[in-house]
This record gives sequence, structure tokens and C-alpha cells, in this order.
Amino acid sequence: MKRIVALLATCATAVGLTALLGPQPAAAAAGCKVDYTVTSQWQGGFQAGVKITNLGDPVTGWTLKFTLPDSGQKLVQGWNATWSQSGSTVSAAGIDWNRTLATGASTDLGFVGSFTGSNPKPSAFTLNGVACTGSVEDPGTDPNPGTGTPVAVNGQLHVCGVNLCNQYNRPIQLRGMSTHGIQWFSKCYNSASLDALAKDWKSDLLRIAMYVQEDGYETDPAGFTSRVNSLVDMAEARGMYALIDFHTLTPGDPNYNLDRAKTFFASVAARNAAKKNVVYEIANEPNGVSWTAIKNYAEQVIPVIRAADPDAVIIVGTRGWSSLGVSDGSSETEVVNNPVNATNIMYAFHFYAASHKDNYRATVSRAASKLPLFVTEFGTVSATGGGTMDRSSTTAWLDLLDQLKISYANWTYSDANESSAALKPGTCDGTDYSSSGVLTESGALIKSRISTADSFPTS
Ligand code: IDC
Repeated sequence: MKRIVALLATCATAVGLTALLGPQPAAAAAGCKVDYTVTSQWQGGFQAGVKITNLGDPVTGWTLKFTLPDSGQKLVQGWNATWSQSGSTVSAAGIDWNRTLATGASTDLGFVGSFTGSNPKPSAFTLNGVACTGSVEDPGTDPNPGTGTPVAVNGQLHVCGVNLCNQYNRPIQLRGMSTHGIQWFSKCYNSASLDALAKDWKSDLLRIAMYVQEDGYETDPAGFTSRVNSLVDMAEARGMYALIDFHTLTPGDPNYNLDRAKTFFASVAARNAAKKNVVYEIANEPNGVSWTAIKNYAEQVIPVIRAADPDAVIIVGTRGWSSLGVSDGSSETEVVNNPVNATNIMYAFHFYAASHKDNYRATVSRAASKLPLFVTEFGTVSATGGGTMDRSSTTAWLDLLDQLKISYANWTYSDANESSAALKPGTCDGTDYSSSGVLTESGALIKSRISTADSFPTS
């Protein structure tokens, strides 16, 4: 379906200038490649992804420029860079977390544009003034995530009974990774790292942890909304599901963020309604708050999502840091006896293997026959996110989740300097996300579990 006209570009250095001026200090090698892809198009508008690959020496600080075709195209809004338009020239300048591009490193930008008449591709891509020519996709084609990917096989998900079910109405288990806070670790989520996650890890899903506090969403709602949308697209392009995690943590009462949640989910649900790969997680870890208050929050946020995206699965956090109440001395019965008044929803359960053991596993075993559960976050370590990995408890947990077909996402696909991270510190400054040398002890264990064959039912 997808017709790619590949025009790989390398860029020449300024030979003529050297001849004029005599010997110069060794010039930095320059070179760049741009992949421009129209990811969707509608009447008068389109969305495009722009992947920049630096083929020259490392750069710190860059500006991409390109020329819009002479057909009334205009930049409406862009993300992952500072965007502007002057005449027909569009500029996108790197921002704090992607301004450094190592040799071979890529970064993904995107923008929404408007057009009248036809919608030909932009031209004359340059990076820091050096010409790049990209591999260009014909506009208007459908982004085909490819056959055999988790999304291609399973399609739109829904809840059936206590299970997560695929388009054939058959229970499935999704196994994947959570980002770290995207306000801190954006540099870890790029083309190379997500390629590795989809292809080497065979991850079925990417959980996008958008903190609300701690320098997160509340500081820049539009910016974080764009960044989440861009990660949804990057997951979709690789056939992975995307869990949009409204990562509330402190304060623990989700009602503190009720207005923000309504604004955020109205926007992402409208924008992503047509996609099959989106699942909404409305409150990461309620804590210090009753189940009644959480339920009340859920019953206000869920209708906002449903109004825009009626068929998506929605996951509700539970009391005591999404422990089904256990960490607060309660149990799953408070949910069983007083469920959220909505359909097509699941309940979140979180655990950290070194801290949460037999009594938590017993809770999940009991609850799994009564409530649709999704382990949207777990760690192999202690609840601090650090400490020693507990291999035997992690294995017991994952065996249980496999047996019950409960989907999960591991905290974290990042190079954070803490033992829960799957990648060694410094990994995200480089370009290698595939070799075993970049994995921590936790990363190696989790990759070995996630990368086994899925065998999703197809009839
Ligand atoms: C932790 C991070 C850590 C960060 C801290 C504060 O690993 O780097 O400093 O948050 O925001 C959770 C939370 C999750 C925590 C994680 C580990 O959902 O945000 O991440 N954890 O403490 N619940 C239980 C454990």
C-alpha cells in the first residue's frame, strides 16, 4: 500500500569555499537524511512526520528548514521542535531534549498543515544549512503498520467478560514496556529506540507515562499533549498499542487533577478516536484517597473520553497506588461491590516484585475472575524503583499474569540511573538500543519474557 520514493541524501561539504580561502581548520563533517511521511490527510489538512537523521559529526543545536510547495500549504502546529514559518520556508529548531544529535542519531518531529488544492511534498530540506533529501511518501496514503504486528493482528480491542479481547472477540495478553516520565526521558523515545522495542523486544505496547505534576503536564498542557500524540503515532507506525497514562502520583487524590484530566482526555480522545491502537489510563496511582472518590473521578472522566472516542478501552487506577486497595489495608471487594458505572473498562493493578509478594499475588488470583485487570505498571525491584532486582518474585508474578492472560507494562524502558530501568545509564545518548550490552539486569530479564512469541488468536 505504502509507496515510498526513496531519495537518500548525503550532503556535500563546502569544497568551493576551501579553494577560495585556502586551507581551513578541519571542517566538521556534515550530512543528513530526512524521512517525510504523511501520516494522515483530510479535507484541507494533513499531518506529517519528519524524521531527521544526522549523518555527519555530532551536532548540538540544529535547525531544519524546508520549503512548502506553492499550493497554499501552511504550517498549523508542530511538535518536538520550535516551529515557525516565514513565506514558504518552515523552520524547526531542536529543543532541550533533542538538540544534541550524535552521528547516526535520529529524532522524530511532526506537524499539522493546511492546504488548498493538491498536497505535494515539501522540498529543499536542510539541516543547519546543509542540504538533505529525504525518502518521501506519497501524500494521502494510509500508514499501514504492516501485517503481523500486534495491532495488525488484534485490531480494535475491547473488554469481554474479565478479559481484554481482540477483533475476533478472543482473550489476549499484551506484554510491553512503560516509558519513564516523558518530561525527563524524552530523548529515550526516538525512531531507533522504538524500532528496537517493536522489533527486538517484540513489545506489544508502549505505555506513555505523562506525569501531571513534577514538571509534567500542568506546566505545559499543549506541549505535553503534542508529545503524547506524537508517541501514539510512533507506536502506531510500528504496530504497537499505546497506553496513554495520565500519570498522577502526588497528590494522590485524582480529583485534584479532574479539570486537567477532562481537558487532556477531551483533546487526545478527539485526536486519536479513529486509531485502533489507543488505550486510555485515566489515573496512574491514586493514594491516600477512598475508592468512592476514585470512582467518582472515573465517572466524570470516562464520559469525556467516550464522547470523542466511544469504543476505546479505558483503565481505571485503584486505591493504594493501584493495588486494588491492598496497600491501604483494604481489598478488591470494595471494587467488586461498587464497580465503576461504565462499560468497556478495566482496573489497574501495579506491583513491585521485591516489595509486593504472596498476599498481592493472592489478591490478583482472586480478583481476576471478577474484574478485568491490566497491570499497567510493575517493577522487578522495590517500590522505590531501585534496590536489588527480585528475580524469583518477578518470575512468579509473570508466570501468574501469563496464566491469567493479564496484560502488563514494565517500568521502565529508559536509561534512568535506577535498577528498575531496562537500559544502562547513558544508553539514550547513543544510537544502539538493540545489543545485549545496553540492557540492565532487569532489562535482560524482562526482554527475555516479552520477546517470546505471542500467538494471538485470529479466529
Ligand atoms: C519513580 C521513578 C523515579 C522518580 C519517582 C518520582 O522511578 O525516577 O523520581 O517516580 O516521580 C510508582 C510510580 C512511578 C514511580 C515508581 C518507582 O507510578 O511514578 O517512578 N513507582 O518508585 N508506583 C510504584 C513505584
